[in-house]
Amino acid sequence: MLIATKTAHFRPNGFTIHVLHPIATLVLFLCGTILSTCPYIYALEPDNRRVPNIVLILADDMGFSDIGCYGGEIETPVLDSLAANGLKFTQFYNTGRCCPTRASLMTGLYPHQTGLGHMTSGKYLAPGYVNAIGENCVTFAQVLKPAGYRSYHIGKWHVINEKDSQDTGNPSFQNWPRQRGFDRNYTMLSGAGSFYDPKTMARDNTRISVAADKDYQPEQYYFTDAISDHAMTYIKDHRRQHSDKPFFMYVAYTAAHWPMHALPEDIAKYKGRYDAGFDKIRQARYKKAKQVGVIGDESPLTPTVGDWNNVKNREWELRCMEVYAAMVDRMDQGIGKIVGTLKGEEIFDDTLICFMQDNGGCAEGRGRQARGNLKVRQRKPTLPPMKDTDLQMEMIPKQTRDGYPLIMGPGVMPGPADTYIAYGRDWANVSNTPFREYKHWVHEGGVATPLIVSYPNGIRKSGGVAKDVGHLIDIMATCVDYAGANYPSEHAGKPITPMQGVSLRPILEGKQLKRGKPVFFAHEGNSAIREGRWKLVAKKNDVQADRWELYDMEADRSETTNLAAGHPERVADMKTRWYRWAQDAQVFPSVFLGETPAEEYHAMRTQQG
Ligand SMILES: [Ca+2]
Repeated sequence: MLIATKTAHFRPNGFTIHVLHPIATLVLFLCGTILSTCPYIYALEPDNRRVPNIVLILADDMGFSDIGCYGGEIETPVLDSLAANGLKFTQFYNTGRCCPTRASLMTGLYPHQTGLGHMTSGKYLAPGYVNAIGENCVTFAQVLKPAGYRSYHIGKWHVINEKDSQDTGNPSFQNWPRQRGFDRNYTMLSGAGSFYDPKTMARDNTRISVAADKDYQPEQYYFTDAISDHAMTYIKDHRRQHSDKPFFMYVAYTAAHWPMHALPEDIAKYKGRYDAGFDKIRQARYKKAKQVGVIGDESPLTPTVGDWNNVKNREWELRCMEVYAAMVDRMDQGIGKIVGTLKGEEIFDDTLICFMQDNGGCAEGRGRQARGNLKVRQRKPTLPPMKDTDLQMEMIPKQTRDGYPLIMGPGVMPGPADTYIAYGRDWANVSNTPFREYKHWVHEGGVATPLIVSYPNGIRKSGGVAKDVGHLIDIMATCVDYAGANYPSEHAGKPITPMQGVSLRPILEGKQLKRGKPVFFAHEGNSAIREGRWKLVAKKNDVQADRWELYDMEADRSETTNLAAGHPERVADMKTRWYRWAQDAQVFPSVFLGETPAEEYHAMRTQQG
């Protein structure tokens, strides 16, 4: 069994073993003979003979019901098909924000345990807030390498200090993808930028300007396409050069984070699709989300935030959402290219694909205020053009490469490269249907994400809906499980914090998941604990004022009726657990919640031991 198991770790299904020692061949033959006469052993460990390739796809700033198979009207046939032939999770969680989610996903830890408890800049000087992933955590690529995997990163990174992502002088490269175990990467080091000229781009350890990138010169550069194209190339190259090894690929799209940038042909598809306004679209989504089985009567539709009757510039608002939908649509087309490549290489059935989103729909108002008096594109460039070789280091460029000034504010129709606009709070509320709140908060609108899992040779019953509570931390545990890898207790001489999640493999195999502990949330002081059917949650100010909200998620997942007053003991118990976790997980000392956990927590902890 040992030899069979070990062989398996280097032999995904369909790959051939090129050289075998004669004795190993004999042992394998004998094992095979024994196993073939003993179906019980096969039944016990059916996957010992193969490990999957793993493709994680992360989308940016999207709500629970944006994609088609979660209730949205946005056309996402590829994701819908992955779900129809795989599994979709209805109660999966992220952390509510870009970089903490990425730090958590990539390491299997809670964000503060990695050092990236908030963002990639700031002067907090506490262990949970060092603005980058630290030395006491390891990434997927570092964990899977000893198990025989090659690893690739494509897209947004956002787990390094902003100074290191911006500084072209002499920055530290220690948290760039290559130094974090990835064999190849095409990466935007920081958090956001133009889709036509993204900032802080790097290929492997070299900074690049996409305009002067000899390795990739499409007719029209668009970041979403560049990500999809690089994923295809890496898969094909891997198959040509390393077909004896499995691979891990982390594809981090920036769709549909602001700015609302999309290609004209994709925007055209959505012209008129949102004319009914916020409330009608939310109602339609709510109905469809129920039909497709991702919510039920336990999730009432929360009140619509935006009032369509009071919208002054409807044409502009509609255009914002049309472009947003086009961005998601284009990402789905790109995922289609990746899936098509896996199928073309005949490895799709042995590839574990997970799709998820990093936080809920984003209510930030970026670019929704005018910058100067310009509202329309100028007839000709008014600024000196940039050189192709100039590195783009601006999140919000002042101009396009060919010299058009950037325009923002109400009435500026988003989509092209010289615009920079977010779709705003009221569409974010539509994205997060049926839930309330947004990115930044840890109510369901901020932290609930679709999780679609595809693995034709690993999912027992396809097309199902998994209602188990899950969190980003489980993805590492799942990958370690399937890869037969060991999560290290030490790396490069530093102790490594144990991974926090549980493998989701039992769910894929039609068995019961035993989690055994709650999942926790903390972002900018907004705090929550989900334990079975109960969720205790509070915004920052309410944590400080000790006004926590309690919800029964089996009766009220939309968090409409606060039951805290009727359950004082449950509230106290869950709060104690949250404070204990927060203390252990480096949430404290916190610039948001103070130097030490609240006094009452200390009192309760002393009482309870
Ligand atoms: Ca995000």
